[in-house]
Amino acid sequence: MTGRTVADAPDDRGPGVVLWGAGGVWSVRMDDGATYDATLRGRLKQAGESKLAVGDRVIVAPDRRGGAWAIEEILPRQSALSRRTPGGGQGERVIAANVGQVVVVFAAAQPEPHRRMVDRFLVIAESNRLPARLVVNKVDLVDGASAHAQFADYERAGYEVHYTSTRTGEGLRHLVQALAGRTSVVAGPSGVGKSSLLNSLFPGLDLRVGAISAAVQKGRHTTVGARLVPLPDSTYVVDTPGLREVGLWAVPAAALDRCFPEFRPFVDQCRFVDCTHRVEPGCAVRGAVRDGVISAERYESYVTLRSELA
Ligand SMILES: Nc1nc2c(ncn2[C@@H]2O[C@H](COP(=O)(O)OP(=O)(O)O)[C@@H](O)[C@H]2O)c(=O)[nH]1
Ligand SMILES: [Mg+2]
Ligand SMILES: [Zn+2]
Repeated sequence: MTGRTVADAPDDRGPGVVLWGAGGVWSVRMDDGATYDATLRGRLKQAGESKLAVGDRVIVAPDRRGGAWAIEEILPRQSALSRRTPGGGQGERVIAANVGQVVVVFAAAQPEPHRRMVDRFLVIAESNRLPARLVVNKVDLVDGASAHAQFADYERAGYEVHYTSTRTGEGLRHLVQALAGRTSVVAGPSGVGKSSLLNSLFPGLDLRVGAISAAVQKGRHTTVGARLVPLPDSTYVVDTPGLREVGLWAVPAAALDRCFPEFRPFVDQCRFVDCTHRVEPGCAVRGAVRDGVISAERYESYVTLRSELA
C-alpha cells in the first residue's frame, strides 16, 4: 500500500448511502449530509456495476486521479427488494437495498381499490421477506365504517392498516411515526395520493401532485431507476417507478402460500406436503377458508396468483 496523501486523509473518506444512479455515476449522500457524485472503483466494477443499488451503504474516497470521488467499498446489505428472473439465482436484480419496510398505498375511492392488486403488492413484499403495511388514503371520500370493513381482512391477516386523508389530516400523525427512522418503499397505483401523502408528512418535500404516471413518463425519457429520498431524522423513502413491473417473478410457485401470512399456520397441516391448496383432499388451508378463518377473497387471490406462476 502506498503512503497516505492529503487527499486520503480520514476526513475525506467516509460512509454514505446511494441515492440514485445514472450512466455509471452514483449520487452518494455522506453521513454528514453532503452529497457527492461518485463512480465505482475499477476493481469493484468487475464485481458488477449492476450489483450496486439505491440504498446501498458505501465507502467513498477521493479518486487518486483527482477531482472525482470513487466508491471504494460496498458494505454488506441488511435486506433488499429484488427481482429474480424465473428459474432464480443468476438473474437477480436489486431494486433497492437496506429496505426496512414496504408501504402499500391504495385509495378508499378514486381510484377504487383493486383487491387483487393489493394482494400482489403484499406478496412482493413478503417474498422479499420485508415487513409490509397498508395505507388506505382518501378516506374523506367514503364513510369510515365501509373503509374499515373493506380492509378488515388485512388487519385479520396481521397487517397494520392506516386509514388516512390528506384533506382532513386523519391518520397522518400515526403514519409519520411508522416511517420515522426507517427506509420505506412506498408503492401503489398512480393517483392514490402517494405524493400528496409524502408532501403532507414532510413539509418542504414538494413532490409533484397529480403528475403523469411513471409508465407514461417512461415513454418520453430514458428509464430512471429507483431513487432514495432523504428526509429528516434518518428517514428515507424509496421512490420507484411502478413497483407493479416488479411482478411476481421473484416467487417460486411452491412458496406463494407462505407469502400469505394468515395461511402459514395451516400449510404444514395439509395431508400432502406438496399441497397446492386448490384441489387436494385434506387441505388445511381450504379448511380454514371454509371455517371463515382465512378470508375467501384472499384465498381467491392466492388461487389466481398461483395459476399465474404455475
Ligand atoms: N379526496 C382526496 N384526494 C386526495 C387525497 N390525497 C390526494 N388526493 C388527490 O389525488 C390525486 C392524486 O394524488 P397524487 O399525490 O399525485 O397521487 P400519486 O400518483 O399516488 O402520487 C390528486 O388530485 C390529489 O389532490 C385525499 O386524502 N383525499
Ligand atoms: Mg406521485
Ligand atoms: Zn393445502
